[in-house]
Amino acid sequence: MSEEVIFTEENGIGIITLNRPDRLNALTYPMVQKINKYLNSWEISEHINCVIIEGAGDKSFCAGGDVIKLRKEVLEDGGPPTNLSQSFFYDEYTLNFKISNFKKPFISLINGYTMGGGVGVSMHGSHVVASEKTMFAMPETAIGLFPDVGGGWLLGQLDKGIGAWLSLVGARIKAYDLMKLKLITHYVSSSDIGNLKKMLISSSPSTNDKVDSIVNSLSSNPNSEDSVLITNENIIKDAFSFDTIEQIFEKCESLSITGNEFLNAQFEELKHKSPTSLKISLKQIRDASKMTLKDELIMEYRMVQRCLEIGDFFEGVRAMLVDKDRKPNWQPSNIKDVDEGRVNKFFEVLGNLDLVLTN
Ligand code: QUE
Repeated sequence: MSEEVIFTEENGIGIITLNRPDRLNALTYPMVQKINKYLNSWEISEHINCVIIEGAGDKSFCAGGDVIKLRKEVLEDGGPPTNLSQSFFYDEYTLNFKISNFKKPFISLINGYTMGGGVGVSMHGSHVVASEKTMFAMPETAIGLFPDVGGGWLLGQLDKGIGAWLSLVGARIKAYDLMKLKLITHYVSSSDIGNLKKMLISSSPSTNDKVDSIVNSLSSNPNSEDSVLITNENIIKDAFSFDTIEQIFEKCESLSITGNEFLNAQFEELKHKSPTSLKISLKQIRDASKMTLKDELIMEYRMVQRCLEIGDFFEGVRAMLVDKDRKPNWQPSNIKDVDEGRVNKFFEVLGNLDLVLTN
């Protein structure tokens, strides 16, 4: 069997290649553990100047965590919780934090789908290089989760309306909008990504400035035709800047009489998401705007454990990805039945099971 993730060292560069192209390079627990191990060793190695992460194949950088496999193994093991349900997210969020703090340049070549867990292993790096193939989304509310892997923190730093829209709808955006939102640092056309990798390997840069000058030599401007925000930024802000889901629903409802097709489509999407996920995700990103990434990840870990134990996660994965009936039986099924007491449970401390992040 071919390796799920390949580690190579070339001229002082550590290269991580996510290698499950038939699964859109979705992350498994062994992949997360191996990447953690290599990063720990590369960070202190005298032979490594910087790290590159990329995805195999021409479609996807990484579509997320392999939640199908995770659900199957946790259920077979009689949980949740199980050792896997606790350690998968523990080690994944530890990895996300490690990337944000990495002491050497960390260059993410996100030349394809970059969603969910894929965002967490790329966008916290020092250099995030997108192409015209890049498609970003945090789609977790569709499967009874919330934008995790520190993605909730990234979205929490954006304009309130744009952040809530990306987080709740799980909207997909491309390089032009990602650049405008400062979620990527560079744009390089996919036909030049191979050259970029070669140039990085031949010059083996050890500082962020040296990486910048190499990437800048190949960078260009993303195509504005792929922008959703140019046309729709104002209506998104109008509808999504609130702090409660009820207000967002009411605003979408009242604006729907204006016949804005884009907003109506966003509202239709929202109605299919887990009501619990919508409410916890909105609280999460509003709180995240005032938090450090570290504290936000600790909060996410509390949230994700509750999503497995009392939330809609396994039902969402079943309906959207396993059985694909796309008819999840959300509990509760209406936003008005998700009360504050239920929401607050997702934010309760876990005591000695809490995530601990160092430095
Ligand atoms: C929401 C998600 C994910 C998703 C679909 C959603 C997600 C994820 C995958 C996925 C994609 C391809 C695979 C796979 C999983 O889909 O996180 O195993 O082969 O990883 O609507 O959050």
